[in-house]
Parts: sequence; structure tokens; C-alpha cells
Amino acid sequence: MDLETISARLSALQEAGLAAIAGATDPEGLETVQVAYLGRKGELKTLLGGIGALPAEDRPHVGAIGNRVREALEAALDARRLELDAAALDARLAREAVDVTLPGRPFRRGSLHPLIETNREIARVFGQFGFVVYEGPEVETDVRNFQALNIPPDHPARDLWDTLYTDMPGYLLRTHTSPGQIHVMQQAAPPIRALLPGRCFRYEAVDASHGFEFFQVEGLMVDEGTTMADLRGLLDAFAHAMFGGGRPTRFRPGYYPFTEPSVAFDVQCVICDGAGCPSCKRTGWMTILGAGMVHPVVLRNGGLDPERYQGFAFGMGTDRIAILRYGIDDIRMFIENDLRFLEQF
Ligand code: 2NL
Repeated sequence: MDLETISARLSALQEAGLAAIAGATDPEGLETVQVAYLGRKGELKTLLGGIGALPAEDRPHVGAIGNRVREALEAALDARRLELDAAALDARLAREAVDVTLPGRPFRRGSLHPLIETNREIARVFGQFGFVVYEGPEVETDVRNFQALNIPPDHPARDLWDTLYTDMPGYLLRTHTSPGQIHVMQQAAPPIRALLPGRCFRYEAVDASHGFEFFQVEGLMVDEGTTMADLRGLLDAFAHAMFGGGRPTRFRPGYYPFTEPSVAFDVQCVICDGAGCPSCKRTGWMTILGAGMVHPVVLRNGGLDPERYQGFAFGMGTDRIAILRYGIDDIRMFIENDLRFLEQF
């Protein structure tokens, strides 16, 4: 190969290279072009490899041309790389542009379920009297749910048709939150002021006033010298906080195996103010909870000495309290989760 041929090939190579660089449309394509022309096994290296066949005096000349070609290609590569990067940035900015003048997406606020709301309100009121909220398990032992509470084996509540039993012998779904109070008595030392809200289960035929699961809140106080008068004063304060100050209340005799004596606690009907209406079955009173002095046998089962300590306990269905507060007439509403109902609270 002579000087003229190799010079001509070098300038042809430069032109082809410049064209390829201009034709690259992305950074990867540009990289390929760079390797093909300037790489270790690229066209320029290959062409200059033939320099040894030239007469010695021509070699510097060809070397100089070769350098100019490489510099020209490198400059073009750098310029094209800047162009492509700028184009890629523009495209990305256009793609990710945010129109800050668009109105925001409406965001729907949730609300607490009315039963949870009611449980919290009950806990807030008793919290002011020093009652602390505890929670017990929903699966309980037969011992804590029945035996410890002085409910004998032949008691009707233990009928298969009232209690949901598990596959594991001796374990059942709690029918009230009282077994949680047994946990508290066994673990805490008096003075005890415990509040136990929670879901309970009964094997019931479902209708407007019976569900197979329901929420209950139970309270327990144990100390030296606790009396029925303490119970009455506390429940009065509760009734007034929930249903309005000054509303008359009363105790009626009741029966529970775990309290002695036992009472039903009534407030004057909030619908008719005692005049008598269908809601209170014309009695002028509405029963809101059951209560009593903790049975000595139950205290002993809780690990406490009934000669030294006395206690009272009370229990209420959250559903019932919520119905009275919100004027709802079908407790199934609480578990059906129909948003049209729930969104009203
Ligand atoms: C109701 C009545 C009541 C209790 C629950 C209780 C718990 C212990 C000891 C004694 Cl550990 N009593 N709980 C007492 C009286 C009534 O609930 O109608 N609940 C819906």
C-alpha cells in the first residue's frame, strides 16, 4: 500500500465514521460506533497497522493523518453524546411533567365503626374513675369461661345450643368477657379496677335482636371494703355521661351465678322520658346493664381471699348501648358492614 492509498482510506474512514456518529440515535448505538471505529480492534487501528509496509519517510506523515482522524472522530463522539443525553433528559422531563394546577384527587375519610366508637366512649367514661382496659383471648378454656365463674356443668348456658365449642376438648369461643376478668384477678393484686371490652360468641338463631357474635364490655372492681353503694354511684355517673345528666336510674333484683346479690340497672327511657312508649315497652325504663357483688366463690377462683376483699362487677352489650345512643332498631346492621349504614357515623 502506498501513501496515497492509505491517505485516501483514512479520509474515507473519517467520513464513514462521522456519518455513523451522526446516525446514532441513543447512547448504546453511539458506544457501538465508537468501538467499531476507535476500539482496540477497530477500523482505525487495523488501517494504521499497515503502516509498517510504507517507506520510513512516509510513516510520520501517515501517523499524523491517523491522529487527526482519531481526534475528529473523538470530538464528534463527545458532541453527539451531549446531544443524545440532552434529548433523553428532555424526553424524560416531558414524560414526568406534573401539572401543579390540576385539582387534587378527592380523598375519602374513613370513620370508626359505631360499636368501636361506643366501646371507646364507655372506656373513656370508666377511665375517668381509674378503670384500666384489659383484653383477654376470644378462645377460652371451659374452666375460665364457666367453672371459675360458678356456672355449674348443668347450667343452661352450657348447652350445646348456646355455646360454640372448638375441636379441642376444653376450649370454646368465650360467651362473655368474664373469663378475661378471671385472668386479671389471677394476675393483678387489689385494688383492681379493670374494664374488659371484646367480641363474644353465642350459638344463636339470628334475628333483629340476636346475633351470634356481639361486643360486650365488663367492669370489675376489687378492694377491701368495696360495697354495693360504690357500684351504684359509679353506674349513675356512667349513665349520666352516656345518656345525659340528671336522668333517673334504678336497681332491680337480678340473677347471675357469678354475682350475689345481682341487679339489673335501668335508666329512665331516653325516648319518652319515662312516660312510656314502644321502645321501653311502656315501662318508662330501659335496662342498660347487669351487675352485682362478685360471688365469694368467684373471688376465690381468682386467687383472692373473700374474707379480706369484696368486689363488684357489671357487664353490658355494646350493641345495646349503641342502639340506645344512636336510635338503631336492628343489631344486624352492626355486622353486615353496609357502607350506607356505616358512613352515617
Ligand atoms: C350482662 C351482665 C354481668 C358480670 C357480668 C362478672 C365477672 C366476674 C365476676 C363477677 Cl369475673 N361478675 N361479670 C357480672 C354481672 C353481670 O353481665 O347482661 N352482660 C351483657
